[in-house]
Amino acid sequence: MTPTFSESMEMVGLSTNWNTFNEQQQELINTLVENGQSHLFSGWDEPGTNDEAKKAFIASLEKINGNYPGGLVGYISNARKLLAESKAGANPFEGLTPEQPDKVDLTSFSDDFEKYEAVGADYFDKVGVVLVAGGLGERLGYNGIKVDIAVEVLEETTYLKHYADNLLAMQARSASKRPVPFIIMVSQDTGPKTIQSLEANHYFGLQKEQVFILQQELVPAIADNDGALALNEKYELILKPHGHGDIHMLLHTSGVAAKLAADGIEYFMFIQDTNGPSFNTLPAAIGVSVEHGYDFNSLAIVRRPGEAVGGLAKLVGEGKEFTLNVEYNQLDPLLRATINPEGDVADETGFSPFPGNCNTLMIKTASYVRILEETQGIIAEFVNPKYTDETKTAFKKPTRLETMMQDLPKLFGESEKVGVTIFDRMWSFSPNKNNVADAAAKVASGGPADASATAENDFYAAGRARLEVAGMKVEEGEEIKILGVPFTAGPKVILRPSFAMTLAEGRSKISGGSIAGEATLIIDGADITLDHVELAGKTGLVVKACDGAKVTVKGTFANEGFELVELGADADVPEYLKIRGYTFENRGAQTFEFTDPGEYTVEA
Ligand code: UGB
Repeated sequence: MTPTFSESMEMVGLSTNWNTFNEQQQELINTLVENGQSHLFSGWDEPGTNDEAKKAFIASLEKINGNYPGGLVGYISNARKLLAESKAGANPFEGLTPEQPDKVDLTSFSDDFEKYEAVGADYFDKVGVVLVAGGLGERLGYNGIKVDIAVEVLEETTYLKHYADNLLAMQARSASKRPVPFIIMVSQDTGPKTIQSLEANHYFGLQKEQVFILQQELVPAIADNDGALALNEKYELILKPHGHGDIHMLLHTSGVAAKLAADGIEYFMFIQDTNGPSFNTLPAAIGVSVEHGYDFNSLAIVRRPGEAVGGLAKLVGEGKEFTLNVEYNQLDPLLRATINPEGDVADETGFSPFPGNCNTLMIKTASYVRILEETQGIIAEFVNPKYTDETKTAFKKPTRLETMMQDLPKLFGESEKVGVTIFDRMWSFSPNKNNVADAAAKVASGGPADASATAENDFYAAGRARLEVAGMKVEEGEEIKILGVPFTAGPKVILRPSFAMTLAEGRSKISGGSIAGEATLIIDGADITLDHVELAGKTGLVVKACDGAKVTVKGTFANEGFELVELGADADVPEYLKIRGYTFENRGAQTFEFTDPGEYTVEA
């Protein structure tokens, strides 16, 4: 192939290297030059100098070209269009006024809540779980992958194990016993460690074949409004993350979404890396989606004004309406421009009138696969350049196109139904995102900490809630502050998903009993029943039973249990402890473990 670019001074070097490229590479270079990217090849060295760097550079262009639907030319053309809109100051919500979305309130454990759970429980083998885990824990001050962090430190269960336990519990409860597909999106940053963690732990009991790892790739940064790709230095592009919306593109290009839909998966539940409570909501959320015919069900909480979670709103205007997440940085300007000159403030309830996005999404696969085919999975890209001045002609630093997974409804038509299901915060949304110092500052200014300690606290609180619904008397412990972050002393309750996935299941296995404010109860096993169990003082009780072991636990237990030990800010401890500032020490908690099938009774 002959070069189609003119032989200017800057391009002489490229010309002299021309025959070192194969035909596809030559075609790609020609196309890029035709699309305004000649600067990428300007001033190249003669063959023999920096050949490895040139090879790596061309390889990186080829890789991105292959990964992005529409290739690099598509990316550049999308960038130009979005940058032109951004320069023109186009308001993405022009002509639209926010109203309340179609919502189902499940903030209390009502009869409706249990009705939805019962419907959802019949769908356990028709759901695939999609975990987006390509992000790094920079805000958290954790250097490993976030899914390797312990959600609780009594038994040090990692997020990944906790999610796998839930999948195993779902499949154990389904009639078909079909493995629940687990799709994990990783990035170059998180991929190798995620796979290492899965392999080192034998996939946490899952079958390797039910786990689908999809790797998102970085996209090139853009230097100007003409979509010029930015160079770090000669022969090296600047690459940046494209956002969690990549999951849609990958589910499409990998064929995984279409395959699983064809295999009978009716819903995908999308979850984020460190939101432990996601599975508390799963049965009821499926029930709501089924009963209300939602193609897209956004799980939500009551939102605090200014909080860094998007607001869910129905945007109405000019004969159209969409229910969408308005991201936290866009909500205040939208509200000011439409319904409230004060912006993102509380209403008479003391909260934002718009439900807060947990970014846990229940999406119906039939409509999803159709939309992926129509769009190639490129979901509502956006660009957010920081300009040097109001002429908007130059950027402070290179920008890039991004996507967010919650933006899928931007592509919906009139026939797709979008709804919102609101849950209690503790039950549904307790992300582990902030380091202790930032978390303490957020708490001091009246916001949620969203830190390791609060995530663990809510993990136990959900266990307490299940006990209470089942009729056990739960005395709530005192709230203390550890390095400025609130933590309730107890009782620390872990009811593993193997024991109960729904409130009704918990109720069927627990009769009466009581648990004191500093006690601990950990139950793991499908066939364990609690018969008037009394845990006083600091007592700790751990009961674990394998499949086929039927265990009845009864009576009053008394021991010194687990003690919370504060570590201080400067303790020389592993990062997963440093980001919470405490640990637990066993002072005599009793553990009963049954590893053989049979009938057993545990009594004090
Ligand atoms: N993630 C990826 O997998 N790939 C990426 O390129 C980027 C992220 P953040 P963010 O829960 O509080 C979201 O960075 O984007 C994964 C919602 O948009 O933690 O600031 C990453 O691994 C917001 O509406 O969150 O904000 C993680 O699992 C609100 O719900 C997930 O994407 C907010 O989360 C989220 O990434 C929140």
